[in-house]
Amino acid sequence: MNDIGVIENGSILIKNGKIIKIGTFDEIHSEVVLEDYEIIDAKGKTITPGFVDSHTHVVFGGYRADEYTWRLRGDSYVDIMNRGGGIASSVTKTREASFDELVSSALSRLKSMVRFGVTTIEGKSGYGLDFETEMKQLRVMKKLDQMQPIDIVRTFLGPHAVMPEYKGREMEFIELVNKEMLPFVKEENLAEFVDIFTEKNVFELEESRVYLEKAKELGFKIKMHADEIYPLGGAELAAEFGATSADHLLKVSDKGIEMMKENDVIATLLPLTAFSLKEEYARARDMIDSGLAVALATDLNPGSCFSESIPLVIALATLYMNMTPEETLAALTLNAAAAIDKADVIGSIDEGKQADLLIHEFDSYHYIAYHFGVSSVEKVIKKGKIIYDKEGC
Ligand code: IZC
Ligand code: ZN
Repeated sequence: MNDIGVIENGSILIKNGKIIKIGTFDEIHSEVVLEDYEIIDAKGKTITPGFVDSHTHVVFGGYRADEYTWRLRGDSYVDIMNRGGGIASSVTKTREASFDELVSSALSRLKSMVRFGVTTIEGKSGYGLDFETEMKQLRVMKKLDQMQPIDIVRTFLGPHAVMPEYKGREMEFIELVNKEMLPFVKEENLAEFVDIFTEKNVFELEESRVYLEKAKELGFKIKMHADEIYPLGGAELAAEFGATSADHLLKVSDKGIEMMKENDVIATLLPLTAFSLKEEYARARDMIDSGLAVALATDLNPGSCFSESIPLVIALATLYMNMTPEETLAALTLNAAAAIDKADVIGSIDEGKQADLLIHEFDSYHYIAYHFGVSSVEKVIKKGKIIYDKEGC
């Protein structure tokens, strides 16, 4: 993760939205007729791959600003959830919201994300918890994917919370999801991944296992909310099922880290959530030093983490998780691309990959972390086209 392969005085040749050649300015310019190309001048700047936000809950109805205030006064996330607030509150508002309202509010969030240099995201359902609303959320993401430039990879998160009517009957809810929702999502190609909130008093290991077995049988790729609040062994379960990623991991065990590494599960760390919940950050250093691939994402959602701030992710990763600027960059690009199984098309500046690129102010990538809390992104290029220009806005 520290070997990021810097090219000084580099040039990138793009054709039909793809990177066709990279090298030094002299190498590229001696081989091509400049007049044949449109030039985007990045002299004195730094170019990186576009950021990939591989864990978001971008589509939701309403907000939970009241809960944030309660948490500031000392209530815990779990207390609020147990009183019927939390995810259940967003579920009610998402059920009430129309398709167009969900498209419109998520669209404004996506516009904000572009300004931070995000060119691809993963988005989850999970605020419906019934057939109709879960499918509505996935279809909203499909629509958003078609109507604006950021690519959206869809994840079905039916088992995100237990609504009061299913309290104590969690397995019955999982059986409903397995029988009625998963096969439909597969048939209609509404999601590539599945996810589950494996947590004490939400979905425990046994329920998670029954869900993941069905998902695997249907051919879904797997993500998990694992070991966020209580050390339940979610990481071990992710390893057992060959998950693409296990996310959060604030309370992961050493054995969980070891098993994830052995089974090539990516550790997606979400420092904005730890920050917002005033929890200790995930043990990024232990994970990276043991050879685990670490990705970073925002976890944008209306409850535990209402922020899409990539600059804050970078600041927390470097200052509080002791990740180097190079590791942080890898975690937000190539490793994040791998966390959504897209490392063969995005996440690095390589010949043949999609031309998703960022032009940052300053002539060294070190300034991206150094200028903390502020976005260094001046231009965002998606599939070869400029989709955001700080000067023009
Ligand atoms: O809406 O609070 N942890 N899912 C699992 C969340 C937090 C999102 C929320
Ligand atoms: Zn999440």
